[in-house]
Amino acid sequence: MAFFRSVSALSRLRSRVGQQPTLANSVRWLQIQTSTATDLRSELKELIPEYQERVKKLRKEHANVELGKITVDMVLGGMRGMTALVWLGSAVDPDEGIRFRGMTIPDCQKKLPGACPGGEPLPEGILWLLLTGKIPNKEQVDSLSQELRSRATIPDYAFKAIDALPVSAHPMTQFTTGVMALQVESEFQKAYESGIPKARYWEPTYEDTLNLIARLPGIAAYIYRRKYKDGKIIPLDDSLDYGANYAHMLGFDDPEMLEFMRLYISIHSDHEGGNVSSHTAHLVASPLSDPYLAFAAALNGLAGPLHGLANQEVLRWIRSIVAEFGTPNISTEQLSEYIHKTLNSGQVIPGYGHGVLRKTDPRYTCQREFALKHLPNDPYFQLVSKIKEVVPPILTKLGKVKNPWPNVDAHSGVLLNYYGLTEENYYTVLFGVSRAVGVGPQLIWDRALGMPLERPKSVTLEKLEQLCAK
Ligand code: NMX
Ligand code: MLT
Repeated sequence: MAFFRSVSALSRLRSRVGQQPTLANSVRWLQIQTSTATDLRSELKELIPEYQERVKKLRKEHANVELGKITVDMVLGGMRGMTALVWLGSAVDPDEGIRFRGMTIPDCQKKLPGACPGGEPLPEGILWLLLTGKIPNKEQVDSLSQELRSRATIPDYAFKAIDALPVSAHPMTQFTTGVMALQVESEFQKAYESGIPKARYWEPTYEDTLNLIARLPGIAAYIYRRKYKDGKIIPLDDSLDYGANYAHMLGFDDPEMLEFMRLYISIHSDHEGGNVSSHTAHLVASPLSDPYLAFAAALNGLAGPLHGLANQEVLRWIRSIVAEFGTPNISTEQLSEYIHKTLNSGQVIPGYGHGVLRKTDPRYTCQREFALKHLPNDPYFQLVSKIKEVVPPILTKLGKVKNPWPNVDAHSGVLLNYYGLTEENYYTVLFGVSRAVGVGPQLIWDRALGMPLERPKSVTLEKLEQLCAK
């Protein structure tokens, strides 16, 4: 414990010192402006009045425009397809997948700064893009890296809160506990108690969000070192960017792993607003709960096996295949037999299917491209590639699965496993750190735009039956 404290003191001291785009796609990202601001906060501050005007105009002039009808199937079917939220950072097209402020993943790989020319997009650049809708340059991204490092000091009691849990606790339980402990320093809570006016709510929300994003890797790495390694903290490296620093604090310094971590965080950051974790954060923040409270709630949703925990389940399932046959080099027939065995035992095939997507997730595709470049002969990667050939026709034959194609979680595990991060129960924590980069900007905009308390209407089963009988 004394060691942790001295590391924390040291970082406190430090912080004081210091795919080819199609034509249509190209046109769309060319419309995205490059940023000219000196820093992220000033850029945001300048944009707020314009966005406020747009929202005001929509509410004043178009309040009664209908966006679709609500069916019984939607009400009983998890609200699929019901447009009910505004989310600025990204949108998911069923066939094409994610666009971050209009940019596809290949657009981001091409246009956002990397650690070196042509490198994977830096998460700091994604954060800038999601918050402002503008493309930052390398200098801006480097200064945001520096700012995040200067905000990264973690209070000792957050480590102690985690230490109060048994090491056997699931990493996501430890992670949520750590985030709740960070809430003690909420600037929003303090400002609200001091009577801050509504028009300035976004300011302490911005501070909390940047502090939260900055501190998550330190909390997350602590959990990994505590649960799986020697428990000693690896301090932040002042020369590294956000993604590389997280890998470094976990104990990984292979430059390829650092590149993968940058890509991983960037692609997992945002997936429009309706997914369980993002929607939860937005909902919980709506009664003016601060970003820490909202994000801890989001993490609890992410920890469900049909959402973020699916990445853990995928590697567990792949390992169970290898254990069954004694090797990852299995035939199509053996794989098909195992898939049927999983389905016949009433389980889902993890990493396949989606609530919105109807084609292969582009986040899967870019991870596959990364694997083809760096680890084409890895037997687990080859098994993942075979699974992608064998699973979709089997799921399609079931006749009920709306999307038989792989999602983001089908691929990440074999890459992490290859680079030595083999403990699959930790994988959802990586997803959680990344998701803050997408959810955080929306929480700031929610306050800047004066988004109200979220309170949809529910019906009783009897009322629903009555409505249907009419
Ligand atoms: N394996 C087996 N059955 C499936 C699968 C799958 N991968 N995907 C959907 N189904 C079933 C589903 O359980 C449902 O069955 P039933 O009617 O008996 O309850 C039926 O197909 C219809 O479901 P859909 O409408 O296709 O999917 P829905 O939108 O309800 O759910 C998921 C989406 C993602 C929850 C679902 O596809 C699933 O459980 N996938 C496996 C878990 C997974 O990979 N989750 C990660 C999602 C991405 N993320 O990171 O969050
Ligand atoms: C996500 O990234 O949140 C998942 O793909 C789930 C979703 O979009 O519903």
